[in-house]
Amino acid sequence: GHHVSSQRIRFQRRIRPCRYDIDRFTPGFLSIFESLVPSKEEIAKQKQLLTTLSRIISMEWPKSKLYLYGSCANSFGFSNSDIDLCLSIDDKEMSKVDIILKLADILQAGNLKNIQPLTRARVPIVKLMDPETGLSCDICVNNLLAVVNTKLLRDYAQIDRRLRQLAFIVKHWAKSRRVNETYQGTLSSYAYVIMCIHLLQLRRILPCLQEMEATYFVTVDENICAYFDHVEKLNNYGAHSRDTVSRLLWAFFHYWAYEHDYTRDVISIRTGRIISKERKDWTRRVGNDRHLICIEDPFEVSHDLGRVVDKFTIKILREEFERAANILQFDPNPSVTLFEPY
Ligand code: 3AT
Ligand code: MG
Repeated sequence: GHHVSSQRIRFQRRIRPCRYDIDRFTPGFLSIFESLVPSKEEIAKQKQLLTTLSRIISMEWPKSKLYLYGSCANSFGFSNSDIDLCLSIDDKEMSKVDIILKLADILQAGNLKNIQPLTRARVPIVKLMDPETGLSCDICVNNLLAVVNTKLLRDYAQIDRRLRQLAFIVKHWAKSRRVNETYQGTLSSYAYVIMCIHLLQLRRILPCLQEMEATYFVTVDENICAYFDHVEKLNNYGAHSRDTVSRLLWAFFHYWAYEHDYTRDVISIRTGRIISKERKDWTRRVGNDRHLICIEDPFEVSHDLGRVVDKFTIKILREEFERAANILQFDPNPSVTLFEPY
């Protein structure tokens, strides 16, 4: 595991200018980005799997609908990542677990392989493998907020290509450094993408879609989800900024290493601003929510995406942010050193 030093990390905002030659590294970072993007064939296979499964499931549940969500649909997925599907079904008689068990039977009869219902997980799912495409996937039930937040991320990605470039590299860094493991107390991929969106909002490269006139509305379990989704009208929004992906990476790590105030601040892409922990009443530990790094979910606003982080992993995370910031500032070969395996 990571070494945790006993020295306390105290907040000291340190603002320093970015190294003058940062743009030398842009081609290197862009080629890493290109190497992680899934191919058209892979995307087509995912769509094919969605069609196959929808057909099988709708024979039993004609009013149900199957959605792709998570990285295979939010445009922040690497090639060969797992496929997340969500079955939306309105059946008052059956519990989620009953639905999962019945779904497993339906899929068995439909010739899918390696079917495993996991009914005791926090989010019950069925795992399966499709022999035709060779793809594996997880299906959950009625997790519609995830379907909606998937659309929000995908819509942001269409506004400015630099968001995808930045988030792919941040995710790749987080996976290489083993700080993308929620069950170990570090952050989810979803949280990292939100952190990237927030940085680009602060730099006026992305707008705040939830503060604009809503063109898309849904209500999911009491949460109102509304935002401007005609993003094709916004693809000049960030044109004033000539920031390259390397400069944005520098800014991302510099922000989380030296500028973010961990004792007071909450980042919020819902408002496009930094808001205070005080205002959210996130100033102390409540149950398992420690609020040591605060990232507001855009729709489930009482949900802190940093809740998984504890007093040990916050140190690891901050040390990794500092390491990355220092590499981007001083290292002769940052597009290699940044991803050295932990
Ligand atoms: P990987 O490429 O698999 O690492 P991913 O985009 O699939 O990344 P996750 O596995 O973290 O991301 O999560 C899958 C989706 O589940 C993404 C998001 O729509 C939803 N999700 C994940 N974590 C949360 C959360 N804490 N709150 C709400 N939705 C979440
Ligand atoms: Mg995933």
